[in-house]
Amino acid sequence: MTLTVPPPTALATVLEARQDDPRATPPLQLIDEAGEPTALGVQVGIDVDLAQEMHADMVLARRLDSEALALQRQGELHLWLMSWGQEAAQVGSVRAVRDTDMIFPSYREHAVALCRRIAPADIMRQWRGVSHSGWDPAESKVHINSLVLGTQTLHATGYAAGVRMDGADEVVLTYFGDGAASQGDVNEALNWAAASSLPVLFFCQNNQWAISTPTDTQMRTPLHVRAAGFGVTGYHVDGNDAMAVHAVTRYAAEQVRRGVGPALVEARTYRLAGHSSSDDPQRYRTDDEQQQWLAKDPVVRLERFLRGVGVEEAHFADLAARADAFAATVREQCRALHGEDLASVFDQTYAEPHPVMAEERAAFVARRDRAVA
Ligand SMILES: Cc1ncc(C[n+]2csc(CCOP(=O)(O)OP(=O)(O)O)c2C)c(N)n1
Repeated sequence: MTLTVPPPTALATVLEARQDDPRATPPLQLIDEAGEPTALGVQVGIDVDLAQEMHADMVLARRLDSEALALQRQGELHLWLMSWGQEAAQVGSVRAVRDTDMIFPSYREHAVALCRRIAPADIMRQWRGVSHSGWDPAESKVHINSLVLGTQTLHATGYAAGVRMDGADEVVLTYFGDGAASQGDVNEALNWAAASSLPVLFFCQNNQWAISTPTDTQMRTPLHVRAAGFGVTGYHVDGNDAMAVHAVTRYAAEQVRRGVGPALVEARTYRLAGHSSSDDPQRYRTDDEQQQWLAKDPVVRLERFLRGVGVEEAHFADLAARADAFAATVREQCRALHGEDLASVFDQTYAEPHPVMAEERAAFVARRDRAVA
């Protein structure tokens, strides 16, 4: 089901015109806060089937967040970093690249992980403290979380240099926050990727806060404008509009894949929850601000759109039932997670078996078994 037939170049024309404007541009929107298609949305067309699929992903991601936070409060997880409010930015972007494109996340991209079919158990493992990280990056093509701000952008750029050497048709997508954008690593990565024209798509979720530091106290030039200074194409999108995020990211990814060099997408969004389960955002921001952003809730917006184009109640009832079943799975998988064999660290050090690792693993196991005996 397609609302209108998209003229092939409508979005490209708008995006290209924005590239010629060095000033800050308003974030691109296809669906407004009331769930109505914008003029551009009508012009480029909105794929209702895709909207429905992304809405379902976002509902499940939000449910993972609320269950995981509850599990943390019950002592089942040590820490949880919420993605509440950022579901559109994450789902819209990950669905805009190919499943074979490598992703280097920060630490809040649970919706991205779910879309790449990483099990809730594997997403929670690290936060339960039973493992260093939870999934096999070779399988999901999602690298492990980076808790040291911004390092993942350099890992992505190095990986992209490898992609180039292999002559592979891959885009490397890396996520980072507005706070991380102030780190040297991110600036080095942008410069290196641009100078070497590497296939990296930098995706910044500007959620307005770096813990208690607001974006406007740590930058004078918006990131999508700053990108040009590195020789990187910058895009600005409403990060709470899943369809706009998808369209802009897909366009940017296509350009990167064509070999024109790296791109940066700044998605304007908001972290509706605290920074983590240890944070109390009421200490540094106002209820008013929270209310203003609640009115832009990405999940509510997409539901309004879907209802507006005639998606029926039965669909939403089915989705609610699916989310309840998913929540039960999340709780069950979390409680079933126990400490892992620490020797597994030696299996993950190199891509292929390595004699030094084999030797160190054997020594570790022998020492551990002696201690246990
Ligand atoms: C190099 C480094 N410095 C400081 C920190 C502490 N720290 C953890 S999260 C955070 C804020 C990050 O904000 P942002 O990049 O906007 O991402 P968000 O958490 O909002 O998703 C800080 C300062 C860290 N993890 N790594």
